[in-house]
Amino acid sequence: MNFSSIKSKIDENHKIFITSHINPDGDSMGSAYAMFKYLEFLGKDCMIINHSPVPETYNFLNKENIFFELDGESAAFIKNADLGLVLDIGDFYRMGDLAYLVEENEIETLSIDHHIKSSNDLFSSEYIDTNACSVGEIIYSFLKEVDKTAIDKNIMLGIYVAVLTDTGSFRHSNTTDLSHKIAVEAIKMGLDISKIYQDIYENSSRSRIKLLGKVIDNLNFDCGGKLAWFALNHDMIKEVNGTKHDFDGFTDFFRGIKGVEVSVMLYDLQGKVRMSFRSKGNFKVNEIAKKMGGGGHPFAAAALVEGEFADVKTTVLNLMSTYINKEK
Ligand SMILES: [Mn+2]
Repeated sequence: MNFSSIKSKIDENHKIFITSHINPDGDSMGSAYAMFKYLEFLGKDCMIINHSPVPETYNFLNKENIFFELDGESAAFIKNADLGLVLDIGDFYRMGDLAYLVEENEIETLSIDHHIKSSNDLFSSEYIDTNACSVGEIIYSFLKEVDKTAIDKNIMLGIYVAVLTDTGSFRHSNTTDLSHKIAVEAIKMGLDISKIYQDIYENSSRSRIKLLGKVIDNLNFDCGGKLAWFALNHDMIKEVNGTKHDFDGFTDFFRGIKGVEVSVMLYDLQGKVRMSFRSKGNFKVNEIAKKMGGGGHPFAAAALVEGEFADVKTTVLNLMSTYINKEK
């Protein structure tokens, strides 16, 4: 697919749903918001439907209640849809329960993404740009090419939120000159970027900070300080009255320690272990994530592994240490 074939696909269809991955992040939320506003501008019958609810942080994008979870009404919409636009998803089943509904009813899907393709490549068609910092950036380039004048303040808000969050506030190595051009245009259009930042990043719950304290108390270092890792479990979250979103960003945070090249989170899900990896840029952590059955970007990757926590922990930390010690 190229931008003009995406445009034709949208023009040819009327009833369109937009979705993104389980536990949506800023790119999922922002790019879905921008795409919804564009489809609305085109006069399409459209709905954003996600497996997961809107994270509290992103409620400011849902003032008009345009984000829906899967229920009777939204499921009926999907069953009758002409097309589904699937954003920020490298693996078909990351749509969660929507995946089965789409599969069963053979709904046409178009994936727009910046992840490296997984083996579950079940989308009808796709546009993938792994050089884009975010799907929001792809949507920006798409609109600039096919429908420049449609970009209004709302669409720009969605795009800016996607770019801001997926680049870690323009800090990560995926930040491009285009990411900054988008920021320039957002400011020129009059978006209150300081307010957007506060909404997203200066709204930490107390439980999150308490949990961070616990994790800091139990932070581990290996490989001469190059590897920082921490373990989390349900009890720790319960003790601070927190939610599973309270530790979003912790792995990024610990990568910021002097001397640390790679940070790893291991979350004990009783029989499964969720892990996330962050690298400063000298180690490709997606190599290790792949070995654990996951994937991601070279410097930001994740995996979900079945097994007892102690065993999985030993395996992944050994793999990571061997990799780090071998490279340097
Ligand atoms: Mn993304």
